[in-house]
Amino acid sequence: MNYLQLDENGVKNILIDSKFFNRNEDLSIEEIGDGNINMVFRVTGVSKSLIVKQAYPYVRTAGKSWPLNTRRSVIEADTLEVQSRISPGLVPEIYLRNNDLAVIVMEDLSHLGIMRTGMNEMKEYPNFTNHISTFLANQLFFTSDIYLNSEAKKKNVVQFYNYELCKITEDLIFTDPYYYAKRNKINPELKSYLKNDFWQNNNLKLEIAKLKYKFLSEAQCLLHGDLHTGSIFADDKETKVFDAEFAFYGPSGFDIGLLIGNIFINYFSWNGMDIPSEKIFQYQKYLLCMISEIYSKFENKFIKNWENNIQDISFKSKNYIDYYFKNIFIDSLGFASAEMIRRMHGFAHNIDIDRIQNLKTRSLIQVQVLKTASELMVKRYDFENILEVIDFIINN
Ligand code: SR1
Ligand code: MG
Repeated sequence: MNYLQLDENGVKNILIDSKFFNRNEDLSIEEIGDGNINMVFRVTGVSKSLIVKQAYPYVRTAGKSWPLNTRRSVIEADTLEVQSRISPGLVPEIYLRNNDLAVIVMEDLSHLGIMRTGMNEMKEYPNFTNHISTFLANQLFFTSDIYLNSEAKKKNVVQFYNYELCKITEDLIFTDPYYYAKRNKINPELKSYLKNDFWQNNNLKLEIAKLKYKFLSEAQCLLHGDLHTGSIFADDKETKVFDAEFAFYGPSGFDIGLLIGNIFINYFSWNGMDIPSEKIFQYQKYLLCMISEIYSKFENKFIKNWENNIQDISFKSKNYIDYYFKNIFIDSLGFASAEMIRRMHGFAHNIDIDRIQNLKTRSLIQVQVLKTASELMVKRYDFENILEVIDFIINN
């Protein structure tokens, strides 16, 4: 079958041809995608609804001027298959995939909410740290050289090569924010800080270069590749991680770092909101607990995986695991900082900060995030544990 860009009718026809719905059933369809990259349709029939995701041959929010290979849909479906095998129940279920059309038909999770939206309404997620720590511990362990044999792991690296989407991350996270780049979207009130301060910070430029090189060269485990709070559906019971088109084999600290970075951004965003300070204090406290729990539960679950499954004699020593955690911790702080920075003035912001309407107030929060993240990136080697990082955040 040749690739064909689907419109609403095309989507309906595929679902009818594949017997998800009857030909004479009354179907409603809406395009609900709010991400930067793909088209997402929700199709509702008499007794069920489904999601159809298609990769168009360009970046959705930029249009045809930014072409993008549709193979990302194959990466996403392959990744979801791995994730649902190693972390059952934590990713959307795939009902049908068509690699030629770059289409995935999957379960509709609209009974859950996007976590970023919920966090901007001060929602709490009592099961989230439990779920996401399982997701991270399983992904970092079961897809890495610590668990897989050398041949299987190397085959995975080939299967999940994803250079076009990686290039987006290399540019948007590791390069553009540190220089004047055309694609950056800069709050006019932030310009002078960037020009006179942020872009002059050569220590920071050295550290981001080290992190970029890690991202380019360290194929340690299969990553989600874009694990921010907009890639997670959740409520008080369930968590589902979606949008895996950026998946590839990369540095193990990357996903944890991105996630923590996004929670920190939400934390700082409240400083610019006109809400009673006691409410803000309580929610910020909740967010910091969330980060500390994610980290400690992740480590405990990773250790359990290791105790129960380790085969390779070289990696059996406790000393090695201590060394491994130390490295992941330092890397994750670096990637968290990089994510915080790029969301302030890079191409892809997030709504947590951009909902602050007054541009001057927004710039004050952006400067606070940029200063904190720059210091965290440069000093990341000095922290012993996540509680020290949280203390540092509280004092900034
Ligand atoms: C052109 S893509 C911009 C951003 O959207 C995705 O969700 C990733 O975060 C990427 O960096
Ligand atoms: Mg996405």
